[in-house]
Amino acid sequence: MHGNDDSNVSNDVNIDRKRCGNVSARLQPIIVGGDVLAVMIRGLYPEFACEAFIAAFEGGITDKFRGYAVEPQLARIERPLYEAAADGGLAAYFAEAHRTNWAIQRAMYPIMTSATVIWTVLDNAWPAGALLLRIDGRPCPFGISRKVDDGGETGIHSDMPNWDYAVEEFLSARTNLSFLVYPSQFEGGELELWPDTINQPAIFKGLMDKASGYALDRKRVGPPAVTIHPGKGDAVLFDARRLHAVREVRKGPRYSQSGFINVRGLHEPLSLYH
Ligand SMILES: O=C(O)CCC(=O)C(=O)O
Ligand SMILES: [Fe+2]
Repeated sequence: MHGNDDSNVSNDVNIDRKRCGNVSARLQPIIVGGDVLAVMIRGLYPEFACEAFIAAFEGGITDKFRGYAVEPQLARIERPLYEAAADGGLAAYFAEAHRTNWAIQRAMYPIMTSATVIWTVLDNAWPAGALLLRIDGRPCPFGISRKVDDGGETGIHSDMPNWDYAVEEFLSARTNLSFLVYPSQFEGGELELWPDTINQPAIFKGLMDKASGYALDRKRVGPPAVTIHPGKGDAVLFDARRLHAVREVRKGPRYSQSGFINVRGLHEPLSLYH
């Protein structure tokens, strides 16, 4: 992987415009496609913030924990847009999801959640700025919080919002980036990336591991091009339309906060959602 280590990015919580501009320049190759598969910003989220996030996640808001429909051992707070779109839960999604993010943020004050840090970095960095994705005037929540215990994994998949929710915002988008921040040190749980995008749902279905319900059959895909083992506080951004997976967590918990970035073009604002 090119540019997988940014030693210029320190643990300083102050946002430095020069460093953010660097993030913008580094994101562009991922967006236009090619052999750069990810941008990694080491230590973006400082140690004390990682601890505060985990304490907030574990304290008092755990009634909102639920497993993913397709991966029950993967616990998360709130649910992604594609899941709500699939089961008629969009009204609740728009009405409720922000509340949970604020509950985590309130529990962490005055420390920012990592989603807020990324949002700020992107707004500072990107020429046209970054703002929450709005669908019919309704702002999406940004920053889903997850925890994977030992033995948990995520199969090979891609995140194709245009397949899950056919609104103009997704149908006309240039790409869909994923952002992740990892607030804990864990063993196993590597993020695997492939350069391939499968643009046809029928072809994707044909390569699926029938037992899984969402993931591709590893034997039919071949080895990943890049395997990333994120450290505590590292941020990773990649094109989520390309195939990716998470290896089994050997020693967790593997916490993460993640979201998506709808990219309309290099000169358009970035739209954040989860
Ligand atoms: O947890 C990770 O490292 C990646 C999870 C994932 O597939 C995603 O955020 O799209
Ligand atoms: Fe994904």
